[in-house]
Amino acid sequence: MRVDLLLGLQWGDEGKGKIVDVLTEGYDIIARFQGGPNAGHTLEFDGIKHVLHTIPSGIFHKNAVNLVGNGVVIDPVIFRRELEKLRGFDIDIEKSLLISRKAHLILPTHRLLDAASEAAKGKAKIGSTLKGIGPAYMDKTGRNGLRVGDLELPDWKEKYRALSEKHQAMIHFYNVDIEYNLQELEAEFLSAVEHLRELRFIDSEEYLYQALKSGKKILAEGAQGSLLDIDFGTYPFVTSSNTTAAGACTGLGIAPGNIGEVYGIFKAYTTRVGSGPFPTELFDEDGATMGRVGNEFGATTGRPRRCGWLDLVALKYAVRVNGVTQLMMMKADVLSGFERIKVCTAYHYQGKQIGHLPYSIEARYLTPVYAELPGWNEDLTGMTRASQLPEALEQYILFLEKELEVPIRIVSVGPDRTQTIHRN
Ligand code: 2SA
Ligand code: MG
Repeated sequence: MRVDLLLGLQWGDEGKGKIVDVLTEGYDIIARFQGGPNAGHTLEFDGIKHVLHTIPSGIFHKNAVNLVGNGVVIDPVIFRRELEKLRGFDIDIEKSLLISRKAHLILPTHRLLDAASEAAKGKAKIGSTLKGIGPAYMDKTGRNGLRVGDLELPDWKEKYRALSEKHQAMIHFYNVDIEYNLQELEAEFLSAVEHLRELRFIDSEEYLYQALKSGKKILAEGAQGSLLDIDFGTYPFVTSSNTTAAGACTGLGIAPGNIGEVYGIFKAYTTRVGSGPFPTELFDEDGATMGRVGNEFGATTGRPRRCGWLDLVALKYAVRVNGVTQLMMMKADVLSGFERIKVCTAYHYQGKQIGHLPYSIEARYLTPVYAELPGWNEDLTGMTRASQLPEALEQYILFLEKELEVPIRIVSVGPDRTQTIHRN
């Protein structure tokens, strides 16, 4: 009776989509447990790149069931577009995609509220994806939300209208200039809801319980990363859900004792999109190189991602909060060509050197302390075996394993499924 978890350990975009796609062979069910269309999970195979937002990353595997869990927030309009993009891939949606009745819906007015809230914050804005995530989770915890299961009840449109009207008053209250045509947005939403209603809604906690009982293997796919967790991230510059291991329990209805492996995934360097502190951020040529070589642009919004060296203090924190049992290092290929590789091993904070994450990691309170390791020049993108990896990279990996006290089992050397090296 085990559910394995795959979690991003940084600020998102670690490459969760690719690894879930690679791991799906070994699982019967892939389940998303939090987040929504703010996520951008990129998969590449057979020369084609796919970006998924709400749909779990196992969707391209014939025998896998993909579940959108209760902790996810669904925008029917974006969901419909995602499904349309899957046409022509010979996917039996009826068989392979299930949606929890307890998942909450993102209304068009949630998106408007997100925009209004960001506009009102001005310079202090979160840098949200403007997908309505924060307002939708606010309605969930405020006990006002509209859920997928409501769509099966006769009075859902009344509920929808009441909520939408309340939102309109709130938008007005923000007193900011945002342009929109609510009638158009609403027509699009209502039509997308009809489309959504053709999909299979289930009581997913019961489904997962029975699946576990009958020996099915389940992989829970996280979205965003640990440092964007609503409780443990760099608040308030975070997303509105628990992106850490505990989120899989509440977002799927899985008991903690049923968690098996916790796969933690991180980039060989660090990126962040949106606002908020980032101690190892680079503003020089090295940062620009990481962004260019790593093609670091938001998969949902297209925004350039901020880049910097690996922050081991933050990574250790994420490993501990999640109870990571195996690590996966992504985008090692992007670091080829750097003469020296820097790793932040501690912070200078209030006159002292510390090895843990303090309450605030804003630049004005701390400076990173770096260790330097030799770089490598070899192009890794064609490598398939651990024995082919350059010695300097192996040393980098061993250094990280020693610091993190968790083995690095996978090293990714490119975006394609095949560019994945397994280590023992
Ligand atoms: P939101 O929209 O309310 O969740 O935004 C709050 C913060 O969370 C960040 N966030 C993300 N960070 C990295 N990747 C995400 N997904 C997309 C991607 C993002 C994109 O894969 O690239 O395309 O811009 C993601 N989703 C949310 C966000 O930047 C805010 O800092
Ligand atoms: Mg992403």
